[in-house]
Amino acid sequence: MPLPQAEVSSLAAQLDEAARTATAMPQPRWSPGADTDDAYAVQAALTERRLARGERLVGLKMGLTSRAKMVQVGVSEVIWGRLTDRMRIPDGGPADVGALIHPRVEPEVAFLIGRDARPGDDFASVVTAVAPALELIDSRYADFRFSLPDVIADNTSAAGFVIGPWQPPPAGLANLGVLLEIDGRVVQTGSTAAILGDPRRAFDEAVRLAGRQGVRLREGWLLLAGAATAAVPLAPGSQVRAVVEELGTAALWAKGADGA
Ligand code: OOG
Ligand code: MG
Repeated sequence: MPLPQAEVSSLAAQLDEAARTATAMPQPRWSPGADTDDAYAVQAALTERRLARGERLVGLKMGLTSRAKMVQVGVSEVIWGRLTDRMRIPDGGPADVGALIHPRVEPEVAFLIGRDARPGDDFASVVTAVAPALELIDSRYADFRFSLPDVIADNTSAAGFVIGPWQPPPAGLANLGVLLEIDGRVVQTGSTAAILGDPRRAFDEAVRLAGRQGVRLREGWLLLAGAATAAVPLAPGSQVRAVVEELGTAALWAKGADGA
């Protein structure tokens, strides 16, 4: 039996409030039998609240598509979340980390969706461009601790993203080197191979998993493939760069509450 609507709305409201006030909340006590469909219903309700405030849906993100990420957070299932225009940070631009609880940053690869995707569509027929990217994540739960339904409900910790320069999908995407730099120091290294063996599979998983919840990738949307490396805590004042071999870089700087 699905979770009662009142419970879905109340959890969405709590998560929304936690994000808006940058105040961590305890992990929810789910009713017995609650499953990932219920958690996606909470995520949808949480997104509806953002859209009601004038935000626009601009794409989806995949999460936990690499072992490094699964191990870091102790959840080993691929998940997906929603991206809105308000989460976008211009390449090289400031990220307001003073408005976040315990921000982390991770290197990503972004896909541009060239046309509405249907079930079974393949990467090459739908994705028209690829870009290096960064994702800012910020679990709304205390200590960044969560279960699978918790993190799905919390829109997979999505907090912000940067998209670097777009380019046509290169012939080989399956084994490109990935670096994360903070203040010029390399803090994570990996390969796009870590993303489900080939980041194009993240597209297949988006079509399949979001499709299960009745959500289809739309023309003009973005899709983040999921980080190839673990995420790193982001302190105010830091300069961050993701470097993806052949694709280039995406950058941000972390602006603190005092603007420093
Ligand atoms: C969940 C979000 C995971 C990724 O790229 O794997 C994610 C989290 O780590 O809090 O965005
Ligand atoms: Mg991510």
